[in-house]
Amino acid sequence: MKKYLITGCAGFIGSNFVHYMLKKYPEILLVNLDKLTYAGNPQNIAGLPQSQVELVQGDICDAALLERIVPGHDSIVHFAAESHNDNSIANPEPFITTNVEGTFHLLEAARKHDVRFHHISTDEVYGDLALDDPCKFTESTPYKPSSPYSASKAASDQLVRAWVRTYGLRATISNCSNNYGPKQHPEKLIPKIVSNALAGKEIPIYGDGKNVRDWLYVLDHCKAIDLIFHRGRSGETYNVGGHNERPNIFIVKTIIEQLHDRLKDDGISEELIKHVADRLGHDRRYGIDPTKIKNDLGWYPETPFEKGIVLTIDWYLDHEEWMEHITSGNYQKYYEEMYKNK
Ligand code: NAD
Ligand code: TDX
Repeated sequence: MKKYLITGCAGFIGSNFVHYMLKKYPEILLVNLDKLTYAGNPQNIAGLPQSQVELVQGDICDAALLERIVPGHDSIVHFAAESHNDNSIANPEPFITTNVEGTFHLLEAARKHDVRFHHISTDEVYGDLALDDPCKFTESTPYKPSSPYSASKAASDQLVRAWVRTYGLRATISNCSNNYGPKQHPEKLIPKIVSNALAGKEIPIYGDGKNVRDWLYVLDHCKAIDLIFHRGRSGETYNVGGHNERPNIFIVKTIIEQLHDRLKDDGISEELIKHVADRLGHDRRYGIDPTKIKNDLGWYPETPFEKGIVLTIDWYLDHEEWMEHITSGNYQKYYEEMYKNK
């Protein structure tokens, strides 16, 4: 039976990936490693079969812990990161520690024990595009990160490449665009819009709201990762994107309209939108060219935005308790208790 170490399994994409893998490969064994920072929520991975899944609460910067748990794995799939740009602007240090040093420690453990490594990265390493730029990001676009978050991810990508070239580590990298879907922390745009609209709170839009992101439904990202680490060529990078570039203001208006139509609540209207000061160094536009992963591995984004956004809104409406715990401020205590009971 194949045994995988999944880092960052209690976060948004990691937890969706764990559920996806257990469904697709019923025989698989997973060791889920997560520090359970404010962004890691054990509710996201509750109820998994204990015969197949082991949960380890720990830090990827803890080399001694990695030395204990890495041997015997076939692969490491590395999601763990500090992931929010606004936090990186306010306090960059944890981003350097987790994203750069943590990746270094994992690479060292993978090298020592000859474990296949897949590194989850972001399109933000390429910097940004102008709104009217005819080009998109390809795998050969030079790195030009803007924020402390994207710089830390760029640094971690370069470490992976160096470990491949110098030590012959078997590793791949995927650089993906903005994900959306169930279980995303409401610090991020889409769940924040839903959460604030439901609470009748203002929805802050940075600057003019014309910044563009290339939105991909999270399960399509999980499928891409599965393909890359099973069939991708070692040493290669694959760009993953949704062919779905949308201005932020379009996203906000779409969600408000959907919630208003569904809940028949006149309090949910565009009057909630509030343009606020722009994010420092705010990237104008991201756009991915996913031709390589399509040609080499046959991947394409299967979920049209119109379907994905309905699935996403439905999930948040069905999981108000989840949202309540995340936004209440004392969820840390709640999930520490929940973790203890496992
Ligand atoms: P997230 O913030 O929801 O989850 C991150 C997880 O990592 C949390 O469970 C957290 O507890 C854990 N973690 C943080 N520091 C840790 C440490 N030192 N040791 C162990 N665990 C730690 O993030 P996400 O949105 O699910 O992103 C996952 C990965 O995908 C990240 O590497 C991110 O850079 C990348 N990515 C995200 C997106 C997106 O749109 N969310 C897009 C492209 C790439
Ligand atoms: O309150 C907000 N108002 C607003 O206008 C928030 C939280 C965001 N925004 C804007 C900023 C961005 O232009 O919405 C856009 C999306 O913002 P985020 O959800 O914070 O995502 P972004 O900064 O684009 O980064 C995301 O995609 C790439 C993830 O957080 C990263 O982890 C991933 O690498």
